[in-house]
Amino acid sequence: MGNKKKVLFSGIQPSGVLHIGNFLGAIKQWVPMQDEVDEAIYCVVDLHAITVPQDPKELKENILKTTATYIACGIDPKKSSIFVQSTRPEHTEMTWLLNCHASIGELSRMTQFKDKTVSGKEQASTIGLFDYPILMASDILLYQSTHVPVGDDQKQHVELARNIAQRINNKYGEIFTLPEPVIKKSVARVMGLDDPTKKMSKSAGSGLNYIALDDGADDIKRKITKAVTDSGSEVKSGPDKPALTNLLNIYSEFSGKSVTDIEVEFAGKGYGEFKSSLAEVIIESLKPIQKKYEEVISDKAGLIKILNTGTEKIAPIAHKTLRELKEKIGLGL
Ligand code: ATP
Ligand code: LTN
Repeated sequence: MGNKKKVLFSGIQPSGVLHIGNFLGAIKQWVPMQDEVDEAIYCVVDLHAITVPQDPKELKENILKTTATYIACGIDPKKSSIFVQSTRPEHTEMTWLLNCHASIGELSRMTQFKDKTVSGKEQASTIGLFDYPILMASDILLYQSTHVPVGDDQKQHVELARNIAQRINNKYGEIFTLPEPVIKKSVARVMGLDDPTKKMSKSAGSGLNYIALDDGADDIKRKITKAVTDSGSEVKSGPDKPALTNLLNIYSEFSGKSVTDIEVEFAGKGYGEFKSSLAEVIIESLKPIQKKYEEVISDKAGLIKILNTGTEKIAPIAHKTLRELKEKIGLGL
């Protein structure tokens, strides 16, 4: 990326409990990157959350809970800016400007919209859900972001943001920096524990699908014990072993050991022993995060102060980009 200023931007929806898929696929990558970029911005994307129905009281609570989770997982407010999307009006204003430079055809190709709408009921879903990727493009482009660390499911959205940025630059002159998704292959798609063919998801039907970041030891042991395995008894990864590959990747990420070393460690030992060790590794890794979370969430005033400081820091960047684009388009007086 040459000598260009490195700006990291990412976000998570405050729409309920976060799971180890969100952690391994996204938040865990964010932590070391704070020290590698010139500017790191983490957003709680509440406007994205309302593209599907939300309970107002729960949504408000979840905004602070998501903020506390960021900090508990290692986002340091001294190094990074954390803010709530809806507190900056530039995001919705930019969405309109980008809407007018994006086609219905390209948005119709976004797979998340297809996944989140019930087949045959597309007409009943909100325009917000359809427009979701444009709001995300606004988030990214307002801050001239270069690095966008996300799970695999969001890659298509980052590419759309890049295409729109390029289109606008071609039409009006250089305004936007082109963003790149940052995706760690082994955990780009942490799969469901009860169904290793689908991604781990908080909207999955069964609680056995995921391990939440706030799950206690007993729940973690129960879910790992019940996790689906492949036929055979060897602890080995491979294309014909989707369940074991997923569990080994999770083990590797939490323990810091390579998949090969873990395979050697459990050679000839069977699934039972592997699973109880995996449960222990997850329990021990989540303990410090859970402890820190309790500390942080109990200080609501402290959290609000962190969010206000974050907003103040990033607001001028968003304001400048938006003003420049409006000027180039020929809006206003
Ligand atoms: P869900 O499907 O669980 O409701 P989501 O992807 O719709 O989650 P977020 O909670 O906002 O929405 O996701 C936050 C981040 O976590 C994104 O970067 C997303 O790509 C990543 N992520 C979500 N699920 C997984 C997964 N199973 N594996 C890897 N990364 C994931
Ligand atoms: N759509 C993303 C959340 C998100 C995001 C962003 C991620 C909204 N705006 C900007 C990276 C950059 C999701 O994870 N579901």
